[in-house]
Amino acid sequence: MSKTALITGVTGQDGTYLARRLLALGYRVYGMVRRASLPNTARIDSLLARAQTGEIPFTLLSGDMTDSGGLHRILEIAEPDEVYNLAAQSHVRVSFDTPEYTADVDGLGPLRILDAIRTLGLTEKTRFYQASTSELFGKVCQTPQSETTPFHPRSPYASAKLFAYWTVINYREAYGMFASNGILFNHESPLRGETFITRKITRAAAQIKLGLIEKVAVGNLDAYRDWGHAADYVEGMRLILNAEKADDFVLATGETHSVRELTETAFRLAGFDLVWKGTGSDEKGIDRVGGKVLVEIDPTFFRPTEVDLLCGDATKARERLGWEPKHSFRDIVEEMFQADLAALS
Ligand code: NAP
Ligand code: G4F
Repeated sequence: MSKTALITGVTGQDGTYLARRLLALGYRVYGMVRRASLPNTARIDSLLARAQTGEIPFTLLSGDMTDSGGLHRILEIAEPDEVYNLAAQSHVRVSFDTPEYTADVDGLGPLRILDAIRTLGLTEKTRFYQASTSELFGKVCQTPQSETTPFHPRSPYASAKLFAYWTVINYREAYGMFASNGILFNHESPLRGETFITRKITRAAAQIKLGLIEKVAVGNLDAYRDWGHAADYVEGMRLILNAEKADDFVLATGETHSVRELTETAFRLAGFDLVWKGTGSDEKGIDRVGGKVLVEIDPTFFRPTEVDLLCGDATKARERLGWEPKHSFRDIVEEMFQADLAALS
């Protein structure tokens, strides 16, 4: 018998990769979408076209993480074996401007779903995955970070996700629900939103190469992240929900790279050899050959509190789930740059 999954956030980067993967495995997939004044389904349009011809069992349901009644209705319709809760206001910088909204969507949203599962009597049937995050580690007290590393959130986003993390554990302990957290480190792809740093940089490198813009403005060049590929990480989500028992898992590559290194790597692919001149907000990335300024600092991209260094230890996922990332940092940047170049050309 094929399984049924409900994916919230199906129009996002991870939702799209996960829907593709589950459909390829024969799942029936429901995806929750929120109303927008313009279509917000660009990433999943090819899946929707295949669903229309009856080729794949993929159905969209309207809903919003802030609307308990709607979430209840969706769960009643889908009666899923697995819920992947990926919907979130997922931008850390934006969460400083919209803290209450972020808490509502990212913190209370998962609680609303868990409680709907419970009150609908789906506790035995439905497994719940929560998109937790390495942002929980925040001001890190040890490196690498694992499931036992203490949390220190550094943004409204991370605080909201911390509430959700513990809510998942509480529903597991209080009601015996199969509810698990995936503590995922940054993961990227050509489908990454254009305002996250990887995509912003690969897109800018392609735009500058094609002569569409002259330079790009960024914030903190000296933050370090553990960047993996979204395709590897959605497979980890599936393994987490299909484990023998509910538990919490870190998914990470174990490698860390700075924003500066990311920028140099992407610009090298575009044919530019960056040299850095100046300090602080006056620092600039200059093309060694042409002498043009290609990268500059705009302090509006700084965060009131920054997460300086993330580097994950995914030993538990490797040993208990057999999960391992397949893509390297260099390959991810290259795939993203080439996709941006092709799309813009
Ligand atoms: P994303 O591309 O920003 O996608 C977020 C999804 O959530 C979109 O489908 C968005 O819909 C939906 N959404 C936002 N607010 C909503 C609301 N109020 N009601 C219903 N849907 C809403 O994020 P992602 O990178 O795929 O990440 C997926 C999840 O993993 C998020 O929860 C994120 O916080 C978490 N996470 C991500 C990473 C990472 O590195 N990517 C790492 C750790 C954890 P629209 O398309 O309409 O905007
Ligand atoms: O790409 P970012 O915006 O991702 P961030 O803040 O690490 O959050 C992402 O990963 C989390 C997992 O750890 C997820 F939970 C979250 O949903 C999201 O997917 O920023 C990465 C780093 C930061 O240190 C930031 O300060 O890049 C630095 N940065 C420097 N200049 C910039 C910029 N970030 C953005 N977005 N834009 C800049 O111009």
